[in-house]
Amino acid sequence: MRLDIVLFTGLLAGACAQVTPPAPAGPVPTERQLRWHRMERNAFIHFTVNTFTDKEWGYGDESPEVFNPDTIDARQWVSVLKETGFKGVILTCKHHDGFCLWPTKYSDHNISHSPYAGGKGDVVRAVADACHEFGLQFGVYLSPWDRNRADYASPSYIEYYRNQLTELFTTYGPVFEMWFDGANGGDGFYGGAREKRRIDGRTYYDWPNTLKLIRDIEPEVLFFSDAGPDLRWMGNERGVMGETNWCTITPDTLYAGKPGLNSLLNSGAENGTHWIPGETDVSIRPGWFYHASEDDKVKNPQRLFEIYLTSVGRGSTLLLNMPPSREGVIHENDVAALRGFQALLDSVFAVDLAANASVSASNTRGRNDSYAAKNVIDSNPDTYWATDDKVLNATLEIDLGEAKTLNFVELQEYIQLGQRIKAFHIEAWTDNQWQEVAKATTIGYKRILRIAPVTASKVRISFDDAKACPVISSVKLF
Ligand code: FUL
Repeated sequence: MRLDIVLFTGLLAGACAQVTPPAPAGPVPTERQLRWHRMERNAFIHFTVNTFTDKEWGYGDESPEVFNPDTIDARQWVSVLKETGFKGVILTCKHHDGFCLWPTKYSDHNISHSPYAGGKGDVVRAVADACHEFGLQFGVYLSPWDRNRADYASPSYIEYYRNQLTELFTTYGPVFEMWFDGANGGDGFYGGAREKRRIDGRTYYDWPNTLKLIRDIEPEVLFFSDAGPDLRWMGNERGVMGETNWCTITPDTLYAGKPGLNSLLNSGAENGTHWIPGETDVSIRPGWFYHASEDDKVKNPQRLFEIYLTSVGRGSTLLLNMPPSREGVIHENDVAALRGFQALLDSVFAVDLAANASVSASNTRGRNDSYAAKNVIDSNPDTYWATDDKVLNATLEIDLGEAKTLNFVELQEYIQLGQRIKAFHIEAWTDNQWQEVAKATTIGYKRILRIAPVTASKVRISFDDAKACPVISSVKLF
């Protein structure tokens, strides 16, 4: 071949390589939200005076004397979590009762006035250090509602709360997530007043200025609250994210008392103006704090696996609460449940049957290899299959080469370009015909669908409706 023809063909190929990627469809995650999606499983740690008084909500009049474990083994907590696949830990540094697990200089109602470690203990330090040692990220829960403080509901409490946040973030950071609890129950000790206090949740805490203060100290922190701004509550504490789960929602529509608020939080809003994904917080036990009476009520591995499917499997991140016992450790029943859960995940998701398949699509963006169907099985989260802009209906066909038994289908959208898929269905080639095995709505960061076991040599995924052309980064079959 003449050199000029070679060059010309090369130029053509080069031109083809420049098909423009799809434009983002709607809001997209920030870098730190994307990192959070990829964490998938984090743990909540509820531990305070309640652990010793056997309560869920302390009234605020608990003497620090009741906080009296012989030892607190935060390394055990975090090492078990590391071993079982968790990526981050959020600690209740102060729950509604107001007792502080670190020696704060802003209140005497703290661990240094307890008998534990002769008043030299610091649980926040111990957990932050253990996270550092085992490579997990550390997060903070600091209850806005404080049933101990005499000045709760007056302006000076806000200054107190901000001082504590500053103290925590400057002493124990980096902090990956800050969890703001929306609970404001009313009655409490309040320095001896023992009364009911109401605050106006919209104005009292002056959130914008509080968040700015923290963001200035810790630019990468993610703020969780019922309504974000970075992560939203998902509307229940059962671990069940909506089958339809949009990571987008319009913040203005989220206010306390709104009819249907919890179901809106549970599903998000297709045309929401902001990327505020839902986090699934649920406890491994009936309560958030440890109670010996619940030692035989720890969720078993199968139950935890179901919760995994309804949280991570629905595009959410799981925040599983593991409450340490009065002995200062995660109880052996909870440890066994976690290990069983991890073993189940390891066995169910051991072999991706699509890994060596051949994949084709009804449409490929610009007929260009950069957007080819095979990108969905290359294990690279940065590549994806996409269609031409106008093509909202398209199919992906995965040829396994031989019949294999399937139980789960896992899909991921390339959410850096927004969440797009509104409806899809899956068929399996079995008995020489296509048989529908699943039908669903959204995908988002990740969607895992359990199907009735089927033996098939091919799988076809039909994207039936989308906000914009499908952009799929991964498909796995188990
Ligand atoms: C709720 C609190 O009232 C519970 O005690 C617990 O901390 C849970 C995670 O959030 O609103």
